[in-house]
Amino acid sequence: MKSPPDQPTKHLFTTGVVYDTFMLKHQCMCGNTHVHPEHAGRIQSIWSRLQETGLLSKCERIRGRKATLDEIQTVHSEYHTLLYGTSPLNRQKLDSKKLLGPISQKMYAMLPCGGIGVDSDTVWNEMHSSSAVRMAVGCLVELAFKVAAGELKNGFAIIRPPGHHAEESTAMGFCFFNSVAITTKLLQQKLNVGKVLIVDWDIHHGNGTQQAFYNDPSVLYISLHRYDNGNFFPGSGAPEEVGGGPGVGYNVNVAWTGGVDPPIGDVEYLTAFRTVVMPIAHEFSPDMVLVSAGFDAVEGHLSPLGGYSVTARCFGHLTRQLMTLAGGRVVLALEGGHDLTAICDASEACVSALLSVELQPLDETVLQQKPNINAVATLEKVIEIQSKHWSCVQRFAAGLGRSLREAQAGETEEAETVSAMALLSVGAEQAQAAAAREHSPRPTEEPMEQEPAL
Ligand code: X5A
Ligand code: ZN
Repeated sequence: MKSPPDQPTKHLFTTGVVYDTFMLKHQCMCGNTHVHPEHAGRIQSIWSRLQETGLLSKCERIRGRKATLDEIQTVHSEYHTLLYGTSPLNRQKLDSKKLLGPISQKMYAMLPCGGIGVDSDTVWNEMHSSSAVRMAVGCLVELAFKVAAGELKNGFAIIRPPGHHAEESTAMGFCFFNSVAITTKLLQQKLNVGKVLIVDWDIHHGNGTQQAFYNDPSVLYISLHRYDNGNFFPGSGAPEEVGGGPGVGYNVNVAWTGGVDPPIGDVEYLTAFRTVVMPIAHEFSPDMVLVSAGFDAVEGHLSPLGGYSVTARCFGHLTRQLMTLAGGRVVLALEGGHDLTAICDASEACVSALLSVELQPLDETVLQQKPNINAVATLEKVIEIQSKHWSCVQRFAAGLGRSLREAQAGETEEAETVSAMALLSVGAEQAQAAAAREHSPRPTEEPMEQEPAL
């Protein structure tokens, strides 16, 4: 029998991936991609990698769209939204209708390369950039809404330009519209999602995202970034920045300080997740998790756009940890990272994790290594500051210097103690129950419910 032509698209309950070629057209008018590391080849390469590895065929491809100007204004000012969300072609009608100033007279800089932009990172193409920046936002909104609505298990958004540096009225650091922040606002406003956790593991602090939710206790922002006492771009993200007003405690900055000697890598990121990120995230108990998934902390990125040596596979393991939150409703959105091998490897690892494909195990040397001295100092400081707001982190202060193997052994010991004590009390309960049975008939037992495997 023929299926009706207007049958709704069936959604497989799997990992969603979103990508659109509109985002490729955001390119400097100088045409030289070598001087601009945030180029179209980044997302083209990731898309190809997911195809070549067969991972894409296990996912569901989601159709993107351009975000509306109203959607963008959940985070950005009207002026900023019109400045970057319109092209000369569709601007005239808006200008006259809204009686704005002459927004076509933008305060762009002429760049040494011959193009225009806010700065030589944050380039602008008058004809094509507005479509691209709106598509990046709309792609993430579409994907995240399907995950929040339960149509998809989780998702990965292959989008550019990135967004986490974009503030209410400021474009900077390759970013114009803050896709993750806008998506968060829309999830709350349109789908009544309550609590959102944003984890930002791009090597740069997400100043725009922090700003958007600084006073908001319904959005927990946790960023891990190279800070070096404010000497690394964008300079914000101090551990003392914990949120304001009702949002105090809902901003967590794991602000690595101490440079790159010794280097920051897998051990340090895994230790931060063990002692700060995951305990706080579980206590917060989000309804949805969005990840500002920049991959510029992956080995292969040199200062000033990197300097760390986290492995691509480590990001797969971090993703798998986040999937234990919010009923698994986790959506990753690409932010920074320009080394094509690194960002493709990391994307592959993260999508594999989202699909629950078996991951490449972490090296035993990583599991046996202790975090470096600067990282321990960073985490000590974070715990000291955040323990006022999250009591769960206090218990990790003493064992920060442990390797993951040592920590695991310690936890097993703890768990054994707990279960031994539980057994003792079960013994007491059983004795009581046996005594009670002498006087009343045995009730029928309910079948025990099975916890879903991670
Ligand atoms: C998204 C991202 C980096 C900006 C570096 C500015 N931006 N020098 O990684
Ligand atoms: Zn970055």
